Amino acid sequence: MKHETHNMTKIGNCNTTNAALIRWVEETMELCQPDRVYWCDGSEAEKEALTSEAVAKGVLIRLNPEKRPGCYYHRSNPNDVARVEQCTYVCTPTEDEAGPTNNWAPPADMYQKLHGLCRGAMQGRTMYVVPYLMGPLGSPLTKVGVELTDSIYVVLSMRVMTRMGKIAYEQLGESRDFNRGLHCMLDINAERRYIVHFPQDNAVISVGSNYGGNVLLGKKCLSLRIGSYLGRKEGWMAEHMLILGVESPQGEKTYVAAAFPSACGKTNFAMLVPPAHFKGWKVWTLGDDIAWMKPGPDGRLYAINPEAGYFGVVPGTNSQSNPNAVKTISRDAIFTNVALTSDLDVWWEGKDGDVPTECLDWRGNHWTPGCKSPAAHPNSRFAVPMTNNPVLAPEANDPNGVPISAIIFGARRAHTMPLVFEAFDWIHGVYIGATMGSEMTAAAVGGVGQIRRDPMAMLPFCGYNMGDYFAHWLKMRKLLKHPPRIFHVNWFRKDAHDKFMWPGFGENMRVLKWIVDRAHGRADAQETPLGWVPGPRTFDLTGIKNFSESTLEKLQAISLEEWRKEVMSQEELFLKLYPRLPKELIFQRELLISRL
Ligand code: OXD
Ligand code: MN
Repeated sequence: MKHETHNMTKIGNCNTTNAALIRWVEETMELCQPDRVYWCDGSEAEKEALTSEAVAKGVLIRLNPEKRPGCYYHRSNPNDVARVEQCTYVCTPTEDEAGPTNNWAPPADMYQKLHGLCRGAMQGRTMYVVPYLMGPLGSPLTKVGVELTDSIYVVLSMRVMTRMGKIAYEQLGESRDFNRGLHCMLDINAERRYIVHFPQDNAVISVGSNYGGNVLLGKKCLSLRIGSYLGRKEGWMAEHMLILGVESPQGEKTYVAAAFPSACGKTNFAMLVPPAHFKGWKVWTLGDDIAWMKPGPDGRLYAINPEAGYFGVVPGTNSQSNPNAVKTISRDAIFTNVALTSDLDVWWEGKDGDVPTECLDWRGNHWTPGCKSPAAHPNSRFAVPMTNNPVLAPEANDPNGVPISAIIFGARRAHTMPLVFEAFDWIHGVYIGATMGSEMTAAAVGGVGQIRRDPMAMLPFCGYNMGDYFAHWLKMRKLLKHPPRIFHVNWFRKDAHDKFMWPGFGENMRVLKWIVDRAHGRADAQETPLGWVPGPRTFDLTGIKNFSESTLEKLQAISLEEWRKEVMSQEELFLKLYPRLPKELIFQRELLISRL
């Protein structure tokens, strides 16, 4: 169906008869006044045409087709390279619903302000209508979103990160129930940058940015902030978690979900290659960033990955840290803010092979190895379809999802936190997740290296009051007959010489194996004040290089002095959330203090 109103030129077919959608698109056209509207269908032909247009406009550079087939390069505005938490709002009807960890403004005032900024903002531009699914077609957990954007980079990235195009109309039908996301780049001015959520309206408005985490509205905005709000209302969970499947040599598959803060290795863990000693073991990726989880009819917790692609941090990716990611991004990837070499390939700090003698850095400036600043921005990213992943789990498209046997919380901590321990039970596990602290990374603007409380790695992503979020976690236990066991890991503990003690990456399989065995009730453990830890010789170290039992002891050591400080420093979060903090968590903290 061709759709024409208000003398504006439209191209592409709108492919939908959904009246609510058509009306909303028309209203937004009236507000933003684009010269043209383009309805995306998600086809290959469309991808070719839009990619050529993006190249012609200089938004993308085509990379060397011999070295990086199907890959493109993008540079963002240097003022726009990461998520901006200070510009991110959750505008629920009352401030209390958003809670003290979110920025809030009255929804009516915020709509007025944003509509003011968007008025006429697409003059001279095309407005793209991007329908998409978060989740596999036909899953009861899947949600439909539509993003209206004036960024061709966003359209091409959404095509990678979601199931985009006509397929979304199949799930939507004539329903009015879809996420309305509006994205206007404006002039990419940090002064006019707002990422605003209206969970009660299932709506998001993002202006003034073109950085993925702020503008690929299916990801952090719908899948986490709005998703967590809907999950609480509808009895499911939206979590900042990777999902993986561990397959034993006998073919037993165990599914694990793990929450680590941004840029703390979720993608690497999700694609882990077991060391040679683990002959016959295999790790499969379901997802690398987001899990939507719901109790199944058998009383287990079932998870889907709502995304269809990976938006991963590039620096440090190499054949030792993540050989599967190296293969995954060898084709069909959009690279943002890495360095560009003279033969039109990409380079980043920590890449395999030689450092180029010169290249263009992420800003487009001439760079040589003597330069002080890195060639690739520390938060440079790839966007790549999950189907490129050689260890993509076939279950990634299963509408029923996979049953989760273990949940892992992980943090980046130079001190205090042992390599691994297991919660005594679900409530204790919720307390461990709720009090997670981690060193900040380049994924968000500001404070890199500082420790902050990041409950369940959801601090920047929880779409409602964090105290209510903890209560929701506690309530979920009542809906589960067979709850997953809960663990905490820390790959980043350092010794007195400031060196990481644990080799990490593939060797994390050793920790994962213990977790899997515990989940099946077959591995030995010892009780400590923090929880269960691997019993003597339970932890399999065969074949590990340059690592001794005594280092393992140091990694697992519990320093009473450090833990007293740790428990004291939890006070700040607890006081902040106190009015809505479940009393169970206060009790858990008291229990820990008495055990210590
Ligand atoms: C991400 C993030 O991009 O957490 O996944 O910032
Ligand atoms: Mn993330």
